[in-house]
Amino acid sequence: MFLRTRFKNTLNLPVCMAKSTCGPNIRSPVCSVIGHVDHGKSSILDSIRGSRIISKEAGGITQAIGASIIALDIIEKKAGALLRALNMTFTIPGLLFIDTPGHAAFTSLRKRGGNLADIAILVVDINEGFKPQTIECIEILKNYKTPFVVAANKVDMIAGWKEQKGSVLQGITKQDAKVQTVVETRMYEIVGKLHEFGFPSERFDRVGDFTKEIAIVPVSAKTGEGIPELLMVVTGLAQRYLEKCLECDTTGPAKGTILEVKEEKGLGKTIDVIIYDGTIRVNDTIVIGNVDEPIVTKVRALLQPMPLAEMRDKKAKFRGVKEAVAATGVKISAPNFENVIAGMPIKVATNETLEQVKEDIQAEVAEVIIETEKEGIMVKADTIGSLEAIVGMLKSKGHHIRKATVGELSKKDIAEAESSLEKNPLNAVILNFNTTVSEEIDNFAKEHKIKIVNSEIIYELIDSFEKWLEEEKKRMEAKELEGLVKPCKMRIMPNYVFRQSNPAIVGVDVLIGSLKIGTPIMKDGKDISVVKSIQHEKDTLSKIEAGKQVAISLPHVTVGRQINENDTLYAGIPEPDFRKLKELKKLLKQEELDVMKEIAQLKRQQNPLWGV
Ligand SMILES: Nc1nc2c(ncn2[C@@H]2O[C@H](COP(=O)(O)OP(=O)(O)OP(=O)(O)O)[C@@H](O)[C@H]2O)c(=O)[nH]1
Ligand SMILES: [Mg+2]
Repeated sequence: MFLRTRFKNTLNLPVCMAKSTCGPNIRSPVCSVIGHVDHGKSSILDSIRGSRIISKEAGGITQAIGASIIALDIIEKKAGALLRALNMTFTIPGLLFIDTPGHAAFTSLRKRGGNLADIAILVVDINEGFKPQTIECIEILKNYKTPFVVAANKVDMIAGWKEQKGSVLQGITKQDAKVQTVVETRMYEIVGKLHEFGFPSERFDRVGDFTKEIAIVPVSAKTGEGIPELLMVVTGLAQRYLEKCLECDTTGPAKGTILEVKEEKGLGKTIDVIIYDGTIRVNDTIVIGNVDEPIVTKVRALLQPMPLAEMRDKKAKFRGVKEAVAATGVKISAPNFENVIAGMPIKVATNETLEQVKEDIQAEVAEVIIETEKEGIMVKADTIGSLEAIVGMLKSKGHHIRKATVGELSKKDIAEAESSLEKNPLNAVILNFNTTVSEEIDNFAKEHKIKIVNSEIIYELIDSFEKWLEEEKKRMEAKELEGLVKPCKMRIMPNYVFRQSNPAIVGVDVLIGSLKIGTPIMKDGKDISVVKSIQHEKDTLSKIEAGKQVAISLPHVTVGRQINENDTLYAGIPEPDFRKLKELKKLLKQEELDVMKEIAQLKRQQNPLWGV
């Protein structure tokens, strides 16, 4: 399991040495709080920050754009006793928490080769359990191999729950037996769900080895129960997954990821960025990844949210700062932001490094944006982060991608998909994530027989695509089957010879399979005729299924010579059709397969290798 491998790297590293090598340069690990809408992400963060006591602890909690930085001493105040029990030396300066409103922002939280978040808290409403965006988050965490903790939130909403002081575990034991059973049941439902995604998990106090199991912490953001325990588990994990943070040099040129592109009054387009490495200053030259050419511009202003107290006086939302040091969030105002896309990488460059930085950034973008593989499907997404997640998941499921890019679906995309239609119709599909498709484009796609799969949830997008793929395969196979001579066994009924010859017309009992006009007729291994017409009572039919008795006309045979009453006749399946039928055997009934065996046996009396 991934946790183990990552853990090993850090476990071998003496923590005290880490402190001495890194000194003040070590940055706070990034922890994103993710989960389904309304399950309580923001509330958990509020509870961790202790919004109500913010004034007393102002020094330890910094509000940054898109993030809150909580210093280690604040965490120690809240979860000190629990942390001491872990017996670890803490060297991280604190934790940078990112709240993600909606999953789209979460997919923007990427950086080269992984998730921007070093760790994550997956919030699940204990009363609602897993929801579409919970699954989405898990798929992304799995894909990026991001370690995470589950916060089973809203325990206070379990019917009969009574708020308790002290540890959440003692709190649970003080509840009525009924409530305790509900807590246990719900916890194990979460364990079961995580198991489906390949993650073993347990309630945090029962986790024997954090490298092997995901810890689940029951919490209530409302009452604060379980929040110190959640902080303890997260901080403990963060300290252990220190490796990435060790590599960073907070004095070097900044590296970051664009969280959101926002229009601000008086500032125009601005970008909210999480800086995970180095320092960014006003007037720095920045390079931002883009679909074609990187964007190069100069920082006009760096902005942070106004502290609460000042906001009341001035009404201004932001204040300018001279620099921002990793790990932090910051709003950047600069010219030339028209085409910036969320999730794109951003780097500070100097005159000397500019060309190199441009090259590096574009190489990073090219890893996600696939321009043309030889064959495959097409993918469009709203941000590079979601595109990366989708491409990653599709590839891990063995799908080929011809083109994957960001932006709205265009006629040009459809025309490109159309070129797949002839070669492989299963590639004539565009997966479109979270961008609107106009009616015109939709109609254009229909006219050109291009399937568009739309969804705002990544795993649903992939699921619907795979469903379409299955149905399309079945449809193509059924069509293929339609063109083949299918197995059929029939018997000429006694006393139903309507005409002797030219053509012979006889009554047959269709025992197994089906018969069509044009089906060759075989007797004792020899093709002797072809069905010219089928008559059932007074109707002329083109096709007949087993169980019916019909009159068929057969040219080139005479009753009494090549055929006789009570003869068993078969469909004369040509060899290539026979082989194709074997490939499509899942579409045939067992009795039809048995008839095929009988046909092959008869044919092989003359040619032992027939149909092999
Ligand atoms: N009783 C109770 N209510 C809670 C708890 N946590 C959150 N809520 C409520 O649930 C609602 C949603 O909480 P939020 O924190 O806004 O949820 P969120 O996950 O941030 O939602 P989005 O940002 O919209 O995705 C709010 O009305 C909260 O007051 C809890 O532990 N107990
Ligand atoms: Mg929220």
